[in-house]
Amino acid sequence: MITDAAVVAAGAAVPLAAGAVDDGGAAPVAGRTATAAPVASRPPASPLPRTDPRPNILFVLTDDQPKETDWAIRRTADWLGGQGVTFARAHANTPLCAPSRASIMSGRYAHNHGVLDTRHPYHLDQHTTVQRRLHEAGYRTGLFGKYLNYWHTGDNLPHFDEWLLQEPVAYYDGHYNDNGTVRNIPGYNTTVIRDRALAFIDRSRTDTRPWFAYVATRSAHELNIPERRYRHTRVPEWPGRPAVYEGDKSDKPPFLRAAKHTYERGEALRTRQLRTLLSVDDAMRDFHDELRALGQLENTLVVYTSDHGLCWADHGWLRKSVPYRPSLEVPFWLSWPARGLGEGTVDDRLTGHVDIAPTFLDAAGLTPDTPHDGHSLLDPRYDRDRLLAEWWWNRQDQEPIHTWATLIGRSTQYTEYYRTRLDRPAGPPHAGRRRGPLP
Ligand SMILES: [Ca+2]
Repeated sequence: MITDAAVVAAGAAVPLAAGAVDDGGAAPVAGRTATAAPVASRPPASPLPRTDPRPNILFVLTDDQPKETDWAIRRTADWLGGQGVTFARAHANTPLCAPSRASIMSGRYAHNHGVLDTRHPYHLDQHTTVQRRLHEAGYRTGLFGKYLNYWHTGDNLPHFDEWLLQEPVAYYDGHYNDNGTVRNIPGYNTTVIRDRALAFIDRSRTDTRPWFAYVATRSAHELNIPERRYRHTRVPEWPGRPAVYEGDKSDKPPFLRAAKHTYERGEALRTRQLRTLLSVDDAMRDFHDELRALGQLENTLVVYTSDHGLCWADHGWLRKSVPYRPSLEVPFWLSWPARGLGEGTVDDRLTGHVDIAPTFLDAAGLTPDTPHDGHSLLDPRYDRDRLLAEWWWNRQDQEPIHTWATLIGRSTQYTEYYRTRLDRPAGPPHAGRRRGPLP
């Protein structure tokens, strides 16, 4: 962890001291019971022998899950932290849903892939996605859950063999594109997509192709409606981080000086998030058990992360979209025992979501055929000394949030704010463009 980062900021940003959360798991978890086996019609036959040595890839992406949430995903942390690598300095490159997800799929910064806000999912060139490359290379590909904000529900997903796409994303009784048929499916989002992902994985009993499963939950995005049995689960108390109690914000930009959210609001948001994440942990347990039953735990690359973090009233801010650590940092685990990445180690390299697609292609033995801004995490020789993150003030925000770019270093962070907005016709050269380098 970065514990003493100094922030050198042209536009005023300060380091956010890490607050310790006493999440030792001592608090009781009411109603945490095992669920019924989700794959009821599983054939009894043993899996066919695999001749393709390439690993399966299970990618689990939560929504708006910041760090300091391990209490809710204890079994996930035990599995992937104990039998994998904890990336302690993992970041979103743009702390906003759609740009971050486009960076994950393309391995590119937002100023290169062109999805700068949540309203333009079709700016992403589908040819640049990791699913396109894996699919063409013979992987069986599936997506279950959230794709990109404002993707038309009736539009099928390119480069996936099957999908259960939900848009807009709701917790209960959602509206889905189910392999080309738009329909409502009753039940809790995390459970519905878990079951479909399990069925997809289970088909590897008879289909010997390696598979790529992209599982994207609604949790832990607001409104954070927990599964019914977790509605009243007690969560550990939270003391709040120092930034929550910041009294003098005269060094902050105007939009942050105007932010007035209190500890109580932050603590309540945290409680809601932890409760919905309990269902994600249940799903992860089932993924683990399914992989074990299939004999695929060893040669499946599992990555778990969130599209970005979230502020819990840090500096009075109750959202993402700012260049502060709770907004930028994400939980990130990678496990691949067959590659020797199953030892419970910690990797302190500065990493970003632009590294995910290069990592998946590297694992599959594929050379990228479109440009990447990130690098494979499987290559221990690669180590950056700074990482770019960026964000654009867009039409969703009527009140100004400054556009910004930040360089995250090992112990320092440099942030610049710009008074530009995406949809304004005039502005600095980079404002509103789909492509092009930052100034
Ligand atoms: Ca998000």
